[in-house]
Amino acid sequence: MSIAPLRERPAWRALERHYTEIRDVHLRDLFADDPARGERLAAEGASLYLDYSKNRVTDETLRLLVQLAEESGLPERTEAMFRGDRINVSENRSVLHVALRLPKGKSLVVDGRDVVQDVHGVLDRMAKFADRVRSGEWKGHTGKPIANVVNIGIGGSDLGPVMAYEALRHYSRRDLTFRFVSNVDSADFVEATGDLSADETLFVVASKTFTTLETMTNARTAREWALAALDDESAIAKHFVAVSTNAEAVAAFGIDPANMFGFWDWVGGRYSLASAIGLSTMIAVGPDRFRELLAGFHALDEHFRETPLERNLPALHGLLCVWYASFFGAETVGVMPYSHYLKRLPAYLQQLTMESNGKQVTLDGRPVDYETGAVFWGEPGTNGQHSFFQLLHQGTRLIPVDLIGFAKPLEPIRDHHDLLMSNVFAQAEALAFGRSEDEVRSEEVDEQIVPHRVFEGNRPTNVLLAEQLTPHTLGALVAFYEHSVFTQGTVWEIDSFDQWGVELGKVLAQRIVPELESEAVPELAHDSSTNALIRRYRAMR
Ligand code: G6Q
Repeated sequence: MSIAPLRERPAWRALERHYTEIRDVHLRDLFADDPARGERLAAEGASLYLDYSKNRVTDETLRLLVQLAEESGLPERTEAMFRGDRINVSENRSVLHVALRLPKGKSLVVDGRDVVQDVHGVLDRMAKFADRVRSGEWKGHTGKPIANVVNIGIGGSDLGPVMAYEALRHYSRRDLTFRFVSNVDSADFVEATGDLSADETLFVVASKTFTTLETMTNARTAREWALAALDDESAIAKHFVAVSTNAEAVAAFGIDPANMFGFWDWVGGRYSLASAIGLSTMIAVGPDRFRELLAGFHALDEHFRETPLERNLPALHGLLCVWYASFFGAETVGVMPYSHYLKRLPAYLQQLTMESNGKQVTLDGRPVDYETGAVFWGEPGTNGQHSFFQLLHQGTRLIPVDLIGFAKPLEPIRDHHDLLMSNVFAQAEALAFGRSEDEVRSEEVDEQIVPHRVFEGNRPTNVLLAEQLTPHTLGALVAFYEHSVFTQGTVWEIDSFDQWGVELGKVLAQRIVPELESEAVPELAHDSSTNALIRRYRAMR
């Protein structure tokens, strides 16, 4: 199917015209005109309920956005992804994180191999290993069971594990300690390990490439730290396992390939939580809960693949992101989970969304002439309400916000949960409907203060509700955002699966390392600012 450039697609043109008609329409009027709107503009699937009624859209907007998705080839590209086509064109790779979540017994043949069998082979090995660690059967060098698990990884090899561990902490083994080291700043390693005994500590070195500067540096430091206490090279086999696609580099580091858990080049770092990169999560919550997580991912994958776009949760969400970014010029999207367990979800979603859709050329290399991925950010509710929500309510910028809540608390105490959830509903209400001058005046406020207390409203939100934060819901929630990102990338015609922008920094830092480390004053050939900074650093340290 040949796809016209975005601005030439009929639906895009129609949306441009439609935007001028709707940009000043207020949510107050949209709700007043349609008493059923709040129930009508909602969709359900894979245990998630999405209320998207408080968006600045009419039925016509939604019809045109769906038409845009179709003209952009979303259904065909979705099938191509699920089939294993090499849709990551700039790296010539398949994009098959969805295959990580396929149940046992299904089959997906790519390049002559059934990848589902490979996936479950690794999952079974992970489960065996996780059970041995959890039961105490896996012993450290001095014969003690493992009490601490430290995941060393960065980016996609850190954010998924740490986010999922925090999210599922309720389900995790409380007698095991989990830590996550990512930063090459030695403070990260020191603070994570300062109170741990090496003879009870297992390091999971998680790196797809096993060449990443930060991870390799931290892994070597961990090795020295362990050897300083255990004083025997053979201890490494008991205290280090690897998660990687690079068996050679793992062996060269000294980790027994028997203690390596593999994955494949068709799993992008930021899409790798459901792969062996999730090993620390599996040790924390156990193999059965990890399989529930995978089932949640899969349920949403199926929903995305099979549900008509009009009722398709991630497709609708992705199209609304396009609507605000490309038409309203909204530069950011806020994601506020009203669950303290999801406190690392915004950081996780920042990578997922921004590394995927922060792109400036189309799949065939033409510069885009429209805005692409927005800045994603957020904090758990209600904390954010007491700081930056001010700008959401009364600032000059339009910032669409996702509010995520659960019907049942995991830690029911007194009325905490109703208080928490009342804020979800109140914020969405206040952002949409605001507070008019008349309403403020009716409170007999000093006339001078009136403008300060007016909320214009008309600020869009999506409310995502699920029954409870479980491994299954978490999987569905992550997959929801993954496929929303995919929907956006497809409309914008960009490669959501490469990350060349991250590579440049890696290369330049490697070039500067010897200039900082050399004894002799180095010859510097950078720009004058970089040269001066390097000289100043050498003089100051
Ligand atoms: C993710 C990115 C990036 C990557 C890290 C770690 O999509 O590619 O965040 O995950 O740079 O890479 P390694 O796993 O290879 O160490």
